[in-house]
Amino acid sequence: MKLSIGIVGLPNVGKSTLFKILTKQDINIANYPFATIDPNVGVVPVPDERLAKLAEMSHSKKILPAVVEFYDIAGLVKGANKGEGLGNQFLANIRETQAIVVVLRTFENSEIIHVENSVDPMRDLEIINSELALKDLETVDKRLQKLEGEARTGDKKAVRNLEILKAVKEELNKGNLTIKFADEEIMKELQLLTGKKQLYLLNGPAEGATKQLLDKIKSLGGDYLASDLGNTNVIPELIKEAYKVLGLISFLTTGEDETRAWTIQDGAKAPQAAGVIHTDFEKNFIRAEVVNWQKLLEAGSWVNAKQKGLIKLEGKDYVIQDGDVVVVRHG
Ligand SMILES: Nc1nc2c(ncn2[C@@H]2O[C@H](COP(=O)(O)OP(=O)(O)O)[C@@H](O)[C@H]2O)c(=O)[nH]1
Ligand SMILES: [Mg+2]
Repeated sequence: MKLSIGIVGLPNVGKSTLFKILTKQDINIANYPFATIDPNVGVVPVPDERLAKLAEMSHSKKILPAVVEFYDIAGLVKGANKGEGLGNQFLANIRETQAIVVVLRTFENSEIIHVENSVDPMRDLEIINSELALKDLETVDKRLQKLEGEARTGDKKAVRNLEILKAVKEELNKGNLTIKFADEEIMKELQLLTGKKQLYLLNGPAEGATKQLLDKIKSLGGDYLASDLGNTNVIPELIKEAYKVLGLISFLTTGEDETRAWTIQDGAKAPQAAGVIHTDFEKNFIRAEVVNWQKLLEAGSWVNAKQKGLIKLEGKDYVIQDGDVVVVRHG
């Protein structure tokens, strides 16, 4: 699964600074053939302390962490939905990502101008979300027009979609996000900007993260991190948070060739997980041998773990757990 996260915010809030910190880590991109090659896209390894331990046990030649692609998206300004600034390109770029990190500036510095002339993260948050909502309203309205015609013919699916989109429009008009509709088929198709999970990065000193601001973020269903990009190493926490916000977990594979982490949606079953390793594995899935990484380490080797009965044979209904070490049996 390719996981991509867009970095979003007004100009001069620290987006590129964050991007540079994230992409400073060394990673051999050749190991990730799906990765996008673009200077504004950074492939960032997911920190995982389990990998080195398993690699030592297996005498692996290499370690391949799971990766997340971060997009450094050009600054959004008021009016982006009408094409202001790099408006249209901006909005097209976020559409392709699965989640967004919203960078809000809380640091003061008279030498670094703020497009709105003052530091006010609450106002900035409102600008960003209203630009996203306005663009989405356009998308939703276009679709509603079509659906109204289809629903008049009595088409059941159209009737249901019409109902959903009317509810979505109501939320947008209230200035709310539309994340709660994420499971609806029509939403997957429309890929609304307000339907993406949000992680807020409050960039600046801790005092900038006021209770009012944090309450607002929580009310939107977002998560947040307060961090001074000038001072702290924000990467591990940011990626872990992003994982959590997106409902992702990793499972592991280990052997002499490599020890590797793979990303799946929490709740994914064994065949889906197998499909992340190789698409054919999902179709031809027979069963999976599974053991928790810590139990495997304690046993000292796969063979020992097997002798101790720690390795379970799981079928197609098994829900993969974070930290499972997996061997897929396929036809
Ligand atoms: N004091 C301070 N300056 C920062 C911080 N983060 C970024 N900057 C500076 O703010 C300016 C704009 O940052 P940049 O990352 O290019 O902003 P972008 O337009 O959002 O990509 C640069 O001069 C950064 O060095 C921070 O946390 N504190
Ligand atoms: Mg920038």
